[in-house]
Amino acid sequence: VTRLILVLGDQLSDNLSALREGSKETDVVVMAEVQAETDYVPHHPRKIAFLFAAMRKFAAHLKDDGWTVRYTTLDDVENTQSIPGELLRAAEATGAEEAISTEPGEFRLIAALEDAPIPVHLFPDDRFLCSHAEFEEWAEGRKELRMEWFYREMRRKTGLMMEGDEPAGDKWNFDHDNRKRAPKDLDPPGPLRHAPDKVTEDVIELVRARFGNRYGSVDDFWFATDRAGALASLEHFVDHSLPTFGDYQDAMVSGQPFMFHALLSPYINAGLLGWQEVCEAAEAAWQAGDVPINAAEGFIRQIIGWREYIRGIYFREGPDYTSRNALEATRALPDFYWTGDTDMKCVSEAVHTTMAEAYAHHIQRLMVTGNFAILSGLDPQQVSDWYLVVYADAYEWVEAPNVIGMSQFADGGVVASKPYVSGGNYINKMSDYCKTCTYSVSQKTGEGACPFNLLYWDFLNRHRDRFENNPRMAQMYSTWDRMDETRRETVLSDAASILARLDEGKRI
Ligand code: FAD
Ligand code: DLZ
Ligand code: SF4
Repeated sequence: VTRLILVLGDQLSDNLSALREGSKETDVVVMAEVQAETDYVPHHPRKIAFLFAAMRKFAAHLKDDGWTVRYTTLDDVENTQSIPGELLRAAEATGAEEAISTEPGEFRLIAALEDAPIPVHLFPDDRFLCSHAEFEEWAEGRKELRMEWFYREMRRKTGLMMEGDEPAGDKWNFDHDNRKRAPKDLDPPGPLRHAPDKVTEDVIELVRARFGNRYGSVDDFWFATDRAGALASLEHFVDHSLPTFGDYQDAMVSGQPFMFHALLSPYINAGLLGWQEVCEAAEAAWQAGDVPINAAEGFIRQIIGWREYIRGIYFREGPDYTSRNALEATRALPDFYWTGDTDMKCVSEAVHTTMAEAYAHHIQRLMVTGNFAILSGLDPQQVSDWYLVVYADAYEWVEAPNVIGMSQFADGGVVASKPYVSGGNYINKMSDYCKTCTYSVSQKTGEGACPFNLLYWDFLNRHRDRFENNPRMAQMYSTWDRMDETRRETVLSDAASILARLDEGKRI
């Protein structure tokens, strides 16, 4: 009997559990471009173009491989524009009475498949290193779920950069050697750019016509959209950027959106690359002496440490995770998150890069747009939706713990042991932005003072009850307490003026 095999837009992998369970002889693969997915948040057009082009090419690849594939394009007049609707239509056309799929990366879609008009059996998504059960086992009984301890388990489990039971170089973590400030004459190679072929051009045209008025640009599209392209991008990264990856991991430079970052997350998250091959490529380059240990270890930690840990948190914490708001932040997301129209050079740079590329690197996400959001008390749901919209690598399983947890502390400290907040000094230390900013980073109060400086103290003062006993924050509270009272009052009233300007929609 015919069964349907649903393959979602971020499940473009040959080793997908649902494909392994299916039969080329009897089953029909269903793939569909649908408005329900493009519109549940108004995704960046570049992200949609990437996914649709990659979906079309993966469907063609499955056909070549002997599968029967039913593919619905967005502009098909018969398209019901939802995943369950397309399953029903496929069932009616083929006589199938049930479907199988690999577990989606979002509770919303898991629930939709549970309620679908035909029964859908879900298989675990074993393209990850750590299963839900294994993460539960690790987390069970621990007071704090710190990534570093999880990461060590994953190193032991994979044997990556291990010498017997010991980590290579006798240290688990070489971050001490990372995070230098970028020198002036730095010339990062940037990601491998792929010229769009006919399939991608057609998709870009469709996306322009349908989503051209949305936030974000699809111009100069250069993403890889198939496995061969993604593999070439991996090789390019390992050869050209990985050797310097660790050194400048936190550095930010005007006009250099990519630095030495991998630009691989859209490919890994959509299934075009697997965690294992990516890590093995980094390990091999280190073994060959082409890449220093701090770079290889740092990169592997992001993949088998952070990425797996973040996914574990999403599925462990459950569907209510995205609505948490431990700091009771309620301010509306300012318009400049959508326009980049602000005098804060750091924010404007991050937002403009994001509009153009559907990308910003980790420190821009965490210490610029994320930092501003938590300092000024923006509603974490609105912040989280923004991140889900704007990045080509964003799916809820990975976006939500990074935003709600790591960046906004809205989960009350499940992911982060203290909030990631800083004044302008940190941004100045890691970037060249402040040099050309309208605001002055060295000015702590008064007209022209860097908003991060003011909002930082306001944040600490506002949340004193929660954070003053946190040993990692004690020093900041004692610095605040040592300031003379008039100065403290000026800081708080200047911060209040900035927040009032935000609320009135005035330019800051
Ligand atoms: P690199 O800096 O070169 O890192 C290498 C790889 O490590 C990435 O490709 C990614 O697969 C993985 N990685 C690194 N850090 C993380 C992390 N914290 N969580 C998961 N994977 C990680 N990453 C996403 O994939 N999707 C998101 O929606 C997303 N939202 C984020 C929101 C905020 C507020 C923050 C602070 C981080 C977010 N991240 C997200 C994590 C990280 O910023 C991106 O994975 C990274 O910037 C992707 O670019 P890259 O490939 O150049 O990464
Ligand atoms: C993100 C996305 C978009 C924009 N469009 C589609 C689509 O048309 N069809 C599809 O199958 N998947 C799409 N996706 C990916 C899904 O939203 C993703 O599978 C879920 O968010 C779970 O991670
Ligand atoms: Fe950002 Fe402040 Fe530096 Fe301006 S001065 S770039 S607002 S940190």
